[in-house]
Amino acid sequence: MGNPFTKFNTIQKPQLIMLGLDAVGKTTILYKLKLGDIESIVPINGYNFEKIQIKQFDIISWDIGEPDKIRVFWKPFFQKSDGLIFVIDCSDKERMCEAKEELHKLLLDTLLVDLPTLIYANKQDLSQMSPSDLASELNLQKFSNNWHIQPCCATTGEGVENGLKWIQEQLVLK
Ligand SMILES: Nc1nc2c(ncn2[C@@H]2O[C@H](COP(=O)(O)OP(=O)(O)OP(=O)(O)O)[C@@H](O)[C@H]2O)c(=O)[nH]1
Ligand SMILES: [Mg+2]
Repeated sequence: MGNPFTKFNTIQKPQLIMLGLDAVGKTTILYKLKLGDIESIVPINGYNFEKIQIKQFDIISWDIGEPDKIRVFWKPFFQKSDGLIFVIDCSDKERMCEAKEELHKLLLDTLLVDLPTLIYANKQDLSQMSPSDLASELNLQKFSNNWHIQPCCATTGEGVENGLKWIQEQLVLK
């Protein structure tokens, strides 16, 4: 019983972690979600990440570059995260397989397995891809994680807000 909003309200500032290969559109999405400056920090060993406050969320965004070296730095952020955002460049067919492999690793990570996972299917203006086509391409049907694909175009902003809205709804329902 009880008010479904209670738990959400008790999470002071839900933290979302945003990941994706380089140049998929992470920064552009963040700028569309928030008009204003993004606090860029260089925290450890020169790896860049971006931290931004949007509405009631803290979003931490990171490139998946040199994954094995950098992965160890993600863990503390994973532990504190309430949701995962993964960005795909739908127009980059050559790197789709690499993106798929990285996403699978995240979906299997014990720290992330229970988190709502929003997948932005970005750059729809360059290559239209339906959620079902992308789900097949990424072989997502085999994962029981709570994942959701949101098509978007970060440069125009189309679909971007809807993605954040979905993750917000999942946190309320949790
Ligand atoms: N056509 C098109 N271009 C986009 C879209 N989203 C981002 N871009 C472009 O893709 C390039 C990379 O976008 P970023 O937002 O810098 O991507 P990123 O993932 O933050 O990249 P890095 O931080 O450099 O790894 C930029 O030139 C953007 O303008 C989109 O939806 N459509
Ligand atoms: Mg960026």
